[in-house]
Amino acid sequence: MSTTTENTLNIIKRTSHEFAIAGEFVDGIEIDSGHINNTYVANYQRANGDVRRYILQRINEHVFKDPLSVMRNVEAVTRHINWKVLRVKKDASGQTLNIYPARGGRSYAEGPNGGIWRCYNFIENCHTYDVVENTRQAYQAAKAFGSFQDLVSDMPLEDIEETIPDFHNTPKRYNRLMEVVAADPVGRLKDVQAEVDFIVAREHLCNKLVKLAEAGELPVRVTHNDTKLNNVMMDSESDEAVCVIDLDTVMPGLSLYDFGDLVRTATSPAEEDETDLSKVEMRMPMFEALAEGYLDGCDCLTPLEIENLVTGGKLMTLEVGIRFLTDHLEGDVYFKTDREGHNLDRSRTQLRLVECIEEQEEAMQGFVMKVAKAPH
Ligand code: ADP
Ligand code: GN1
Ligand code: MG
Repeated sequence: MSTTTENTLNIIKRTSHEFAIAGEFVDGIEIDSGHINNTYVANYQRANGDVRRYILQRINEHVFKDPLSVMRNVEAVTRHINWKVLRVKKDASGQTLNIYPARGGRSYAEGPNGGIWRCYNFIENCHTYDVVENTRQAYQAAKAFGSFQDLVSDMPLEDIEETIPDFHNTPKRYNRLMEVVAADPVGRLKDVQAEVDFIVAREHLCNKLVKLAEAGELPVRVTHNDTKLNNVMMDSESDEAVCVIDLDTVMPGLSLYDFGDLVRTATSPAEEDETDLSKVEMRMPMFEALAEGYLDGCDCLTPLEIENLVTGGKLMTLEVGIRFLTDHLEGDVYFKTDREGHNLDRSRTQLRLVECIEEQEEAMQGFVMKVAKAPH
């Protein structure tokens, strides 16, 4: 968490007043994890002295061109999950995301400086990890995202809007990079030829999953689409996964990109923006825990999906490497950055991880096929 200025505190206070929260505002803080939204915690004290925490978020309108359609999706998904957890899973013990209502019964409010804001319950006694420390954490995170897939598997696709078109269309991400390479708008191409060459050598891989989906062989499902490790809250004491968060990108998609984002973010011991590439690794025990966790959490995968889980990992990592490099070449207009070359550093770790996956692809595939056959 970062230090919070007087101005930020004022924004937190004024915005949180717009929502149906009991008690009086005490203080607030900004959370600096996450590359997209602005996220804050507001503390409110109730009449009995209890202090409760709430999450306030301003939706990034540069990334989400239609924030209200994001809110419609988030409302539909949180309601469906809350219903299913209680009525189908018969589990009232856990914490789920809930949206607090605002004026007019809306699920959002306009902030003092504009923008669309929403308010969630704070998931208590939990934290998120940027890097997995052990196989238990990897298993738990993957099981949570697998269960998420399972929970939304009976939502009608037509109830969910495509808020970012072609979000995980890897060939389109590739083509966009090539356009930016050709235009070189801020003159950064000269330093990244090796990265561009690495990606160009893998052009033929990019369309594998999109083609199978277009042919109707892979099912298009309601998917999370941003299943990075720090989008699942884990219990601070037991490391049990408690709640999947960051539902903005829930859209029609492929389960394989969701599993893939776990491989991308939970197999390497290095941070996403590590500058020492020798630290990047695809740790087989972590991958095994991810495959076991995801398959334990999710019963609905078809044999062809299972057969392509490893490809999902490789392509998601390549795709995010492409996106970071594109943003670097465009002058850092999409992802939040903290330093010069931040997106380039991020892209390099992703491309190095692609290499590591390629080196162990056969063993990874062998493990998935073995574990899929075992009863789980
Ligand atoms: P972004 O799209 O910017 O990644 P997230 O929704 O992932 O935004 O939120 C950023 C961070 O804020 C998360 O990684 C998590 O640490 C924290 N956070 C978000 N929602 C909650 C919540 N309901 N309870 C507790 N912490 C949360
Ligand atoms: C962003 O919002 P956050 O930080 O969880 C991005 C993902 C990328 C990820 C890379 C809406 O996720 O697609 O994979 O950064 N979210 C959006 O770390 O673009
Ligand atoms: Mg996030």
